[in-house]
Amino acid sequence: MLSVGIIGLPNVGKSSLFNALTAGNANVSNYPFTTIDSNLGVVPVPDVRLEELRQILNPKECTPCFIQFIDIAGLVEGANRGEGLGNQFLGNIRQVDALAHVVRCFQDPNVAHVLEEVDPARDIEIIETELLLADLEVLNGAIEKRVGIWKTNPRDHAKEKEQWLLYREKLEAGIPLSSLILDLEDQRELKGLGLLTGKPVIYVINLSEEEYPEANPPCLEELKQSQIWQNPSQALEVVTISARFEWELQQLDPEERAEFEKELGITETGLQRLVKKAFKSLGLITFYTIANEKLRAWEVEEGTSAPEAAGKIHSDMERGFIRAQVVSFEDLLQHGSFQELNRLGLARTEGKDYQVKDSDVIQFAFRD
Ligand SMILES: Nc1nc2c(ncn2[C@@H]2O[C@H](COP(=O)(O)OP(=O)(O)OP(=O)(O)O)[C@@H](O)[C@H]2O)c(=O)[nH]1
Ligand SMILES: [Mg+2]
Repeated sequence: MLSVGIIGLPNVGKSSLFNALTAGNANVSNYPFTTIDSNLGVVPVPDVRLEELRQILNPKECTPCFIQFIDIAGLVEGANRGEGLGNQFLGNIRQVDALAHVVRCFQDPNVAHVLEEVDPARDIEIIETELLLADLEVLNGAIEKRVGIWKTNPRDHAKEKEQWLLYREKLEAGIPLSSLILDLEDQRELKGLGLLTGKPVIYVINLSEEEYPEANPPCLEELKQSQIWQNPSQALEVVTISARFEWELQQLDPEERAEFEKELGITETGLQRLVKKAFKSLGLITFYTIANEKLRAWEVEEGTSAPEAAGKIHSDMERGFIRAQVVSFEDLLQHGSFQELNRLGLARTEGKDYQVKDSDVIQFAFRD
């Protein structure tokens, strides 16, 4: 399951966002360090295509993808040296796939800012520095544990040593590891190390209620001109929300909410927009299966082969993979069933080298 860790300074709206995303009830208050223990929430990924398929195919069961959000304590400057509550909580998000970095842009005299004034560029820099320092500490610890084995068995560990020392050099130079161009194997190993700057970041710009919904508010324009945004190490993914407002929307009954959203011109919720960005930044696509009247969505990395995709469902299916019957989402919507597409010759038979495409609907054949 895809997991996203929510980070940011204290009192910027992390738990408000978490609640809006998960319809949760994490504590929210106008003083810093409200959150101490992490909040965990799992929500279905909103998926318009799955809903359309469900209506056409009328399956007994319909299962979407899920996404997990982890809301942690606010980080402060010096968290890596044990200031605030920060560093120990970073441990809770070492294994997440992506980070949602909440940046306060809203002005509200009733909500204190830990550094008094609202200054999004400065705040981002503080958090990113803390992540770099925390990574350096973790990596140094890992290196220390391996030095012995690197000495006694240099040939077998040459690659690891080279990579880890490269990571350290980059971190010491203030460069987040996500900016390195790595092959798939190195990417997996980096993820195993649990280094935070190696993860894609989605900047969640938390606006005042009055500014929302606005894709390009003045504070974002300003941020884009600032130093920190100038030479981005990776494509910057940004979502603008108003956490408090989204939370209030959540509280309305569905009809009232739909009407209100229409009035304001809101076509997608914060959750939908955030999930889209998370999928994009991780290179994820969705495919669908229908078997025994069970319709289900699956997320995989782009470039995943048909047997690997089958392995998401069950490892036996990867081992015993024979072929995949693939139809396009559009064809299935138009003609209504797999059988009909077979009859029309619109179902393709694909072998083990086939790379699954976004929105494919697949039936796997496999040996038990
Ligand atoms: N005006 C306004 N206030 C907001 C918005 N989002 C959050 N707040 C307020 O900001 C305060 C802090 O919100 P929280 O969600 O508790 O912030 P947090 O980042 O989780 O804080 P810690 O857990 O203490 O680190 C609360 O009073 C929220 O109501 C917003 O979009 N607009
Ligand atoms: Mg909180």
